[in-house]
Amino acid sequence: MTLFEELSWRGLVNQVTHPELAELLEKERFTLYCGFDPTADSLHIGHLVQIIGLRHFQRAGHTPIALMGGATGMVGDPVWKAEERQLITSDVVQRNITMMEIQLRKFLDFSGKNAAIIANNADWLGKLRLVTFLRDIGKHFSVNVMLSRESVRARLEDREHGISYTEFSYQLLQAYDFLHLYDEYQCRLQTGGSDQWGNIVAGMDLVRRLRSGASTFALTLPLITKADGTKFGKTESGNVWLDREKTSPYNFYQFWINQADVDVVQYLKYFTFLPQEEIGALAQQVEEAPHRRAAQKALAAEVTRMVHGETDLAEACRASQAMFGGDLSGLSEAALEDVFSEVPSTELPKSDLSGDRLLIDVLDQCGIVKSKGEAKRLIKNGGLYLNNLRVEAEDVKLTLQSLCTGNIAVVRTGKKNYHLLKFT
Ligand code: 485
Repeated sequence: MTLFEELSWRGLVNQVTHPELAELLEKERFTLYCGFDPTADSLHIGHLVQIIGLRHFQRAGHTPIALMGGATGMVGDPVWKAEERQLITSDVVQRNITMMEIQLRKFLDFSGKNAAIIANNADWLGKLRLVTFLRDIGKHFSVNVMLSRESVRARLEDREHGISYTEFSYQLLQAYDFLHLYDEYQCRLQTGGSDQWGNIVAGMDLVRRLRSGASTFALTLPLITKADGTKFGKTESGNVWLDREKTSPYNFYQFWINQADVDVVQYLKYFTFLPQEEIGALAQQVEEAPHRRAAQKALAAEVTRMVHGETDLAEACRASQAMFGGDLSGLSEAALEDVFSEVPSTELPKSDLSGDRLLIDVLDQCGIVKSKGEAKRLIKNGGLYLNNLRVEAEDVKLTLQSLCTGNIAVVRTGKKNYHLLKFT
């Protein structure tokens, strides 16, 4: 398969300016870029599909540039945004860039003849002089055309909120970036989500006008959606981030494991590099044995490994088994807290672990059982577990050995009723 065939098969091609790009990509080596504005201190899985796009190009021999919007992030892209953005300070922008850069470095290869490049548009946009810019660049933009763009239409019609001159100028900055990267790196292709089409085309226009008709290209990738129309990439607690401090590897893994059968095959195409045959086989499993969730497991494993690495993947897998009665030993306290975050808990004094309190007394005291009699019956029927290990005798006492990890003991009654005892 050619690069373009592969991207098309994966559903990664939303729109392209020139159909002949498919062929050119086989004949010539391209330098391409995708821009990321530092609006948060981490990338999220919405960005991931774009990064994966860059990686596909790099694997095919092309040179990707990941552009950090050190300057554009100070202004704010208005496209498809209902309201004016809150400005962020340059300190915050700097910090966000540092975090995003660390993440990006994991996905691209920075060695070899088509080593990836990281650039920051503050390095050139920050040097522009206002009057020169208005004369040399601004002259090539038609306000009439800018006003007719669907992507800012809502803001123009909304008299109450409107759009500031600041955000309205954004497109010129992104266009100038394309010109700069064309001059500096012979960059001829810009990629981005479908929301970026207008900004990218504006850049192509500027290059053509100022560089004697030179051709550049645009390729947009789809914005990810779910089959049921609800937003992709959000959980109850918000975005799914690539930063482990914001979305733990366990929660990240869970996000992918929980994808619906109708979506999972498409996501395997978008988010993994698994070959066509393997994804085909997984698609068949979704048809024939959906309860096994083989495709979801493969998706979660591939993406978690790519973002967090093998060790975190192993721990996330193990943690996922915990809810189903799996082995708890060796799970970190953080993972344990993640797995049982929705589970009720009771705080108890550490002194309860000194070896003279009966487990059944404590369970009774915490209301985990209705009475000591119930606790005894549970034990007799093999339905009481401490750290997922069956409690065999009524006279078991709480000691330090009762702890699972840190200062937590996990009590389970029946198949899935969990309760945490936290000793402080
Ligand atoms: O020269 C450029 C300067 C900045 C940008 C692009 C080129 C950033 C761009 N205007 C933007 O706002 N991108 C979004 C962001 O940074 O979060 C998202 C897009 C999405 C996809 C992703 O960035 O909304 O479609 O392109 C990488």
